[in-house]
Amino acid sequence: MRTHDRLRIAIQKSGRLSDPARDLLARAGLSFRESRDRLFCYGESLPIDLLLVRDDDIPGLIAEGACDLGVVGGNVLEEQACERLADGRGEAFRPIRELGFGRCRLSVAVPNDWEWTGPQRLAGLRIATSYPQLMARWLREQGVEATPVMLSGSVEIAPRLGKAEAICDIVSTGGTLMANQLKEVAVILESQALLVAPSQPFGDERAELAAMLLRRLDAVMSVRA
Ligand code: PRT
Ligand code: ZN
Repeated sequence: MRTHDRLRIAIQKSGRLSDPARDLLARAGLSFRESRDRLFCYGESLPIDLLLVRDDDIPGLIAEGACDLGVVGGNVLEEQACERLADGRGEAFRPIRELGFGRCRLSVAVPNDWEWTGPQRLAGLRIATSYPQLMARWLREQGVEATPVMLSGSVEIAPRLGKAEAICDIVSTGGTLMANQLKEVAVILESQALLVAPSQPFGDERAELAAMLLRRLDAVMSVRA
């Protein structure tokens, strides 16, 4: 059983959000002693520890109570929130701060040589994605029926491999789409890194620790803005 007089924050172990998340926490005055396996970092300056995990695991860890706060992209958070809704599981986590890094968008892209006449152009076609929930929600809103093709990586090569006609994937600079002769035709979601908390408030010392952390983060981010 965990003691609840320390706060545990989950961040991405290695990837696009790791360094900016660690940098932000350091600027807020947090320092850590790394453990040998590098999954857990003990907070030295404050009773706030880090758990280093895959970004996709962060919302679930918060939902289970295995960690108290997390830093994760809005794309991952929204996809998992929609999945919980679709499964009839309750709301378990919520974003409490936009952190201003990791900006990207979830977009639909089609081959360069297509004439884009609007979302109806996708009717009856296969669309490759790693975000089936967000894509299905957007297609429903557009009144378009299409077939999702779930891929966990390398989505942008699906049209060339004949696995799908279009894709729905994360775009940042647009360089990857261009390299694969694809063009962005619709933005489904604008995303950035978010600080995430459980839907239910902490009923113990963690509430004070989280409030202090937020005050510090707000101060750091207002200087940066
Ligand atoms: O191992 P783990 O599961 O933790 O990492 P991961 O590989 O799932 O995640 P990672 O590190 O690639 O991304 C973490 C988060 O960064 C994402 O969930 C987004 O919130 C955010 N982010 C910001 C991005 C990008 N920019 C981005 N450009 N995530 C992915 N990309 C990829 C995209 O999938 C595509 O393949 O980069 C390519 C497109 O980039 P451009 O610049 O060519 O358009
Ligand atoms: Zn991931």
